[in-house]
Amino acid sequence: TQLYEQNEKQRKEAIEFLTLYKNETALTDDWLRNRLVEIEQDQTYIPTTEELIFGARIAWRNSNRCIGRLFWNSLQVFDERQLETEDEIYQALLQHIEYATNGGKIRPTITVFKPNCIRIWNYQLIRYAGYETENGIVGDPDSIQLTKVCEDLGWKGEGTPFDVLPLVIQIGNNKPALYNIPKEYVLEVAIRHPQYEELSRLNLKWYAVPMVSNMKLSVGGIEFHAAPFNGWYMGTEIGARNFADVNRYNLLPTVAEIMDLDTKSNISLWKDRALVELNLAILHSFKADGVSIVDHHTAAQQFELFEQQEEAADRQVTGNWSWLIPPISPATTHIFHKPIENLIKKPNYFYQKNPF
Ligand code: HEM
Ligand code: NRG
Repeated sequence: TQLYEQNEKQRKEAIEFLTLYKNETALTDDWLRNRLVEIEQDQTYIPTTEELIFGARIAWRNSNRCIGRLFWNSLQVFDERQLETEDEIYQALLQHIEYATNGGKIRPTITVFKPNCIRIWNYQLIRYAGYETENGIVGDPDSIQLTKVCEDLGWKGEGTPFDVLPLVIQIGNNKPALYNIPKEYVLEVAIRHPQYEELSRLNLKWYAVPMVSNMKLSVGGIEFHAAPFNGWYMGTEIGARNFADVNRYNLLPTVAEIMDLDTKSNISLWKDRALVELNLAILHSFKADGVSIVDHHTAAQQFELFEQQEEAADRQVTGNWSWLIPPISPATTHIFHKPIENLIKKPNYFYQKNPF
């Protein structure tokens, strides 16, 4: 129970959260009174599994940067707070990957570990390494720092542009433990284009499931520093950012060349045309392989349904406009044309200090 030790602010948050839980799950005032007596006696708040499930779902509903929130209430929650060792946590992470991947029919999932003492150093459970070499950067430039840390801890990658980083798990102040993810667990999609065969020959690929593992889940005043969650990709995350950003895989010039575009002239709109075909290739490839993905037009429509659903439930929809608009053709979505308030509610997912 020492892990849950409370100050006044946390106590207030626990009461606020249990009140929300009571109201949304049609519990009685009697129930709430009893529950509050319990946490006063314990001098601490320990969420039940049911409360934790509810909290993780509300945290998704409150994630202002997320366009995928229509499905907040179907989040699968694994309560793994009883786990103690790095090996046990590793096994639970493999189970998360397998359950969430589901052969391509991705299931939104979160696994919650003991609060306060566990950190997963990876940004996502599956992500590609990045290396600085004499001939420039190989792999994902965004991973250079973590890749170096892994190498210092004894890991060595193959040196391809798509090496999956090992899981880095730390308990307390122990030295972090490294674990490779067996290949069978890593579903990937080879990127090909329905017309431009040369694009297919670039041998690009991306992993199927984005599992964010460096954010903390805040529920009722308790902070879960290790609580990896996933949904599925919106195509633009890969096609307009991971592959297109100059400081990521920087592929627009390569794609434009394949398309025979005039890259010397801005008015040829070569970047825009390359972006569209690259994004088409992502959506086409995931669909062809039966791996869940959503295009940004459908995602925006689903977000509109979410907004309507929230209004019907008399709840204010909050959001971060600059994150919600998609990075290609933003003004074709309704989100672009509508203001939205970036009010931060709890439960929620938050950034936390990098452990390395
Ligand atoms: C951010 C889509 C599921 C929580 C985002 C972003 C997109 C997105 C496009 C912006 C990412 C970026 O620009 O880097 C989706 C889709 C989902 C989904 C299509 C499919 C089901 C989830 C789930 C959770 C979640 C299950 C949590 C339980 C968040 C959070 C952010 C975010 C916290 C902000 C991340 C950050 O600040 O870096 N989502 N999401 N999303 N999503 Fe979702
Ligand atoms: N842009 C990042 C992933 C961020 C979260 N996106 C999601 N989350 N779709 C990238 O890897 O491109 N999710 O839980 O589904």
